[in-house]
Amino acid sequence: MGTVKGTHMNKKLTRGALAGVAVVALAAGGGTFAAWSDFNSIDGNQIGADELVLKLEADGKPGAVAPVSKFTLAPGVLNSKQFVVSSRQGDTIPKAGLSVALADLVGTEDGCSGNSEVVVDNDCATLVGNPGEFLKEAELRFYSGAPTKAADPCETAKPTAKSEWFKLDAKPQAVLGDLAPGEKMCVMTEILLPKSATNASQGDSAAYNLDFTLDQKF
Ligand SMILES: [Ca+2]
Ligand SMILES: [Ca+2]
Repeated sequence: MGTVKGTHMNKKLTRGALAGVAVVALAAGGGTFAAWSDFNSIDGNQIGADELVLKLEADGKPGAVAPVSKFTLAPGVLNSKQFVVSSRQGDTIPKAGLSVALADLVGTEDGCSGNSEVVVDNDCATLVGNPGEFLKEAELRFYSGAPTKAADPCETAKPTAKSEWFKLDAKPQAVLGDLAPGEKMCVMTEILLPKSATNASQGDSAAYNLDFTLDQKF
């Protein structure tokens, strides 16, 4: 019995070995053997980048934020303005860091405002190419509130975190915080003509842009 059984096992082993050879031949032979196959596909795929959108609104009023209209300051007088910055709602909008910078600063000398300016500003009569002294004497700082999805951030998350004071011509800029999709932030600027301002800045003015930036955070 043991011999018979052994013979059967040898036959099985032999068939197995032959079968193995056949498989190798099939693989090596490539297209000379017919074989089944099938295929399928999912067509019409589209993929693209979502958009990180920074939106600026006036404080508490729907619509575009108006620029700071020309106002005048005297030493010790401060002007403040609030607005709302938001990041668009969306499932694939990334969390982003919000920052702001004063850009494109242009100062203007309006001429000599009486003898008091002449005494301390010997080129106040030169208007062309003269940025005046306001942008050297006036200061600006930024405030930011906590990010929120509330309808009116300037009421519910008042801007209390503040940057240092910057002279207008010292590249004012600040990191304001992070905005998740759909979140808003109340931001405020304060512009001050300090009590240390001199007669050299009388009548002078400055124009500038406020550039807000949202940068994706990982
Ligand atoms: Ca001046
Ligand atoms: Ca002047």
